[in-house]
Amino acid sequence: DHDVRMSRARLSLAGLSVGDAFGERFFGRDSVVERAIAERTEPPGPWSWTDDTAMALSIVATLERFGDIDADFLARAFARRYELEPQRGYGGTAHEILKDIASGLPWREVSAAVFGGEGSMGNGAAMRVAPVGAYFADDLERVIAAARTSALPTHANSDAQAGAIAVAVAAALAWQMREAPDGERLLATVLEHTPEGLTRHGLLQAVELRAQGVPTAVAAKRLGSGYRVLAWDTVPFALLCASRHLDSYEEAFWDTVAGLGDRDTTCAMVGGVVAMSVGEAGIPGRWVAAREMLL
Ligand code: 8NA
Ligand code: MG
Ligand code: MG
Ligand code: MG
Repeated sequence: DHDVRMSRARLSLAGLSVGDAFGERFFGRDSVVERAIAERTEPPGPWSWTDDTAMALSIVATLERFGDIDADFLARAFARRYELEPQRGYGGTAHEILKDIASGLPWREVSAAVFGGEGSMGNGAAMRVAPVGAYFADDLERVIAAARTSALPTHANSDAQAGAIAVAVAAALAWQMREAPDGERLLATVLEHTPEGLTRHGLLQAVELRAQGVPTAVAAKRLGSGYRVLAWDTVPFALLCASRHLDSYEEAFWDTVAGLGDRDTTCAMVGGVVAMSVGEAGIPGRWVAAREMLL
């Protein structure tokens, strides 16, 4: 029922927001950051969360209110949070889209118009979606439909939507297999449910990299996620990491940050998924305490 589903969505949100705030502390690629990762030095708190968490909070509020994703309500919730705190690290185009929605323009037209009508293929729809997978975790068809709907207000591009579907399905599967996590099966099942396109192609590569045992930092380069913030490179990388560490939230993050790139977002995706297999007890209390409070 709704309360049980909401408690799963909140667990995923906790995992996502701690990941976002943790990953953000490893921004950049200078030697100080690299050494901290190599030595696994936990960054001093407080860890502030970013756009990933801001948008996930709006998703959870929408699930709470409707028991589903209502795209109109969600678009307004995104825009209102953006207006309150525009400096949370939103993507370049996200700023424009959210300002336009806040000013009353219809989200469908706004999101469809960017990038010459291609729509955003940023990872923004995927970074915030894990609680949708958690909420509908026992029904993959609903996960897929709601994940796609949750992407629409900002991401009209089909590869961005496919990224959201992949992450949401992964969160649902992580919950389904929490008694006996099986990363290989999780990744293969995600692939099966991801629509055709660049994101699916990346997931196919991730399945191969996993089978070959390629280390994470190398896999990140092969998947092209070294610098970019797009769905088709960061989602396959994050789900590869999650699939390798369904049994350990901490290992999952140390491995993910070794992959360079958009670390707040790769950790947000990993955290929203792995929280579902490790449960609340698997998220270190000191990390939750280090994360800036959710408002
Ligand atoms: P977005 O829609 O602004 O997309 C992000 C970026 O991806 C855009 O600014 C473009 O550079 C590029 N992009 C998107 N679509 C296309 C396209 N069709 N053709 C060419 N380039 C394209 O924002 P979003 O919400 O999808 O992005 C989320 C990411 O930005 C997250 O990582 C979030 O945390 C944020 N962010 C990331 C970093 C970083 O780690 N480098 C820094 C600041 C903000
Ligand atoms: Mg961010
Ligand atoms: Mg492990
Ligand atoms: Mg990011």
